[in-house]
Amino acid sequence: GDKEAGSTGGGDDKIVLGFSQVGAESGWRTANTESIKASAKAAGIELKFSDAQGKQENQISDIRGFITQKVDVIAFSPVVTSGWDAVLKEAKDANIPVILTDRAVDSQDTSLYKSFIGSDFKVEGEKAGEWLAKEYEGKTGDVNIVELQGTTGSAPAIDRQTGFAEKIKANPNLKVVKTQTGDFKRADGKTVMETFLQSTPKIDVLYAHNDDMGLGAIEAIEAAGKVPGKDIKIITVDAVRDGMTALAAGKINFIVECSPLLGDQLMEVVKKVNKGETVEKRILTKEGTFTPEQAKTELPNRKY
Ligand code: GYE
Repeated sequence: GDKEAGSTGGGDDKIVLGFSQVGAESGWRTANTESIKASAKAAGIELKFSDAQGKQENQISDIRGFITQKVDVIAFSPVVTSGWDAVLKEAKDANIPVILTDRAVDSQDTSLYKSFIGSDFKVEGEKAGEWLAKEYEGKTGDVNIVELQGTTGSAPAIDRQTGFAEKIKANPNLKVVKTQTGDFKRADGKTVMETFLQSTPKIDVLYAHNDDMGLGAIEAIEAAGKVPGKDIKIITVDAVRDGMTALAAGKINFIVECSPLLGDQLMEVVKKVNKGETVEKRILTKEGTFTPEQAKTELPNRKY
């Protein structure tokens, strides 16, 4: 760490980590932020945390700020995949290692970051699609699906859409009739679902890229006099407590898990890159899926 008095709160040799978070758009994000803060504390790492409020330009200026402050390591969760090359090059030129957490960048030059820790979002979309294909196996008749996408241009929105589409395409009855972003937010999930309900009289299935949008959509569905989980089957991603509660109550039918608890793994990698050790380029999170019955069993243990 920087040994100048004051900069590390006492001139000790603590590692200083600059972390640029996407924002606070969802229950997942809140749990992710808490995990990073708690793990930094437990690991004795000084965390400089900034919240970009969903804006890439804020993340870029936060990262530039970390470079100016000469932090030891920079980590961030990129809000969208593209547009990072210049700032990542600046960090590299300043000899500050960068770790991606949660979301990917599309940079061709992979030497711009040391490691990428997080989920495989395409696999998550595939799990959602597989469940739906099985649900309608051997059945005839059109199944109208509406999709609430995550933040436009973000890795999870792109990959969850692709993975899902691949797994349902063998069954031509399964049709995505509407797809629109709800920015991973509950309020947007609600308003977009309201417009879906107005424009599409027969909706059989909702696929929401996260629990929060699904929960907002449930409010819209109930307000329209329909029964979520029955009149409209609902699949979401994340498995945060509020989502699991709705799943256990039968308002959601299936949740694909995406773990926000990346803090401990991140701090391990931070320590290694700070020592100049090589680390795995891709560190995958382990995750499952939940049915309503499984949600009932899991809920009492759910920490977020
Ligand atoms: O699924 C969603 C959040 O990037 C995996 O971002 C994360 C996603 C998560 O807003 O709830």
